This record gives sequence, C-alpha cells and structure tokens, in this order.
Amino acid sequence: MTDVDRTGIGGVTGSTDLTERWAELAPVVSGFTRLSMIHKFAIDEVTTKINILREEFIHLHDYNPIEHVNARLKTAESVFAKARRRNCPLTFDAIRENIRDIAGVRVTCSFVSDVYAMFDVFTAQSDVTVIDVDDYMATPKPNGYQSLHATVQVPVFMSTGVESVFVEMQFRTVAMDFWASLEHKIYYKYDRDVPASLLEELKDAADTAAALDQRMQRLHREVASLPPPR
Ligand code: 0O2
Repeated sequence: MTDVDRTGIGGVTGSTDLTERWAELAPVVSGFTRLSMIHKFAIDEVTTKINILREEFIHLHDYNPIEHVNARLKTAESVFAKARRRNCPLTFDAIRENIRDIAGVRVTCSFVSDVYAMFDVFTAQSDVTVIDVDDYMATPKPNGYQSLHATVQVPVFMSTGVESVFVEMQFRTVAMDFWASLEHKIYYKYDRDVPASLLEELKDAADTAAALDQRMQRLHREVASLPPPR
C-alpha cells in the first residue's frame, strides 16, 4: 500500500481491500470533519456577533437595521470541486488557506446605509480581521449583481489552541437579496447558459432594484427627520 498523507485530506490511492481502504480514507474523513467543524464554529461566532449587534440596535437605538441573517457551510463536494478547479492540493492546510468561502454568512439589511453601517461596526471589532473587500454595491457586477463582500478571519478557540478561520461575509439590502436569489435560481435552471434576452431583463431588474433602494433610502431619511407622531 502506498503511504497515506496523515497530515491532510489527500493521499487516497486505489487499494481494493476494505481495511486498507479505510486506513487510507480515515485521515481524509477526519481532515474534512475537522475542516467542517472549525468553519461551523466560525459561523456560530459570526452569527452571534451579528445577532448581538442587532439586539443592541433594537434595545439602545430602537431601530432594527437587519432583516435576516443566513449562513451556509460549503458541502464537501463543492469544497473538493473548487479545490480541483484551483489546482489546490487536497490537504487540510492547503484547503483551509485557499478555499476561503467554506463558511459563508449573509446579512440582509433594510437600507443601503444599514449595509455600510453594519459592515463598519462588524469589521471594527478587534477580533475580526478583514482580509479583502469587494464592494459590488459601489461597483455592481456587469450582470447587475450588487452586494458588499468581505473575507474576514475570526479566532475559534479549540482545546488544542486558537484557529484563525476565514468567513465569507455578504452584506446586502432586501431588494438586492431578492434579485440575487431569483438570478441564482434562473442561472441553475438554465445550467449557467441563460438566454441573452433573459440576461438583459435580469440586468434591467437589477437596475430597478437599485432604483428602489435609492428611493426607500430617501424616504427613510425623510421619515427620520420628521418629528415623532403625537
Ligand atoms: P454560494 O453557494 O452562494 O456560495 P469564488 O466564489 O471564490 O469562485 P469570488 O470572486 O471570491 O470567486 O466570488 P464572488 O464573485 O465574490 O462571489 C462569491 C459569492 O457571491 C457567490 O458564491 C454568490 O453567493 C455571490 N455572487 C457573486 N456573484 C453573483 C451573481 O452574479 N449572482 C448571484 N446570484 N450571486 C452572486 P457562490 O460560490 O457562487 O455560491
């Protein structure tokens, strides 16, 4: 039997004997379990932070800037597929370093100003390290996609020490979220080969969503500047 890479996820060979196969697969399974676990804990940590901010805003400022929070852990299948696409070695350390969206948290806010406010207060926390930011709200993607993306690192305290874990954060408004979820469904329905006419309509719908966001933001400001009702 070939040597097994016991430090990582890779190293599976083509042995047919079940016991030998398991000896090869065990480190792969345990590597992926560890990978999933630390990213799941990072999601728990980030969602707790966001929920604390949300509650604090409600109690202290009588205002809720967050509509909803969603989190997802990338499946083993899609982690491996992405690693292969990127020629990333299938080891624990390589995947952990190169695939930075295993943990994903999406914060859907009411208004554009809330998106930036939540991003600012979250990223200002001393244990949140911002790795990179893609502001697709300031510069939407050519298809019309808008969102504020940030890859951050948060510490996860394990019995064996601190793990610094990447989390892909997406901050967006409800209108942007509505558009993105429909576009995502259409994209998969057409197996990524969406007809040009539909792409044009989607771009147009994205512009409409952006215009709605601007209008709601203006109304929000106007309402905020009014005296409270008697
Ligand atoms: P899922 O299941 O949502 O995670 P990469 O993701 O690393 O290949 P990059 O540049 O880091 O490349 O990704 P990018 O463009 O910042 O997009 C990351 C995520 O943003 C996507 O994740 C989507 O969730 C969302 N996103 C980006 N562009 C679009 C878009 O045009 N339409 C929609 N609906 N969502 C988008 P995944 O991995 O695609 O899927």
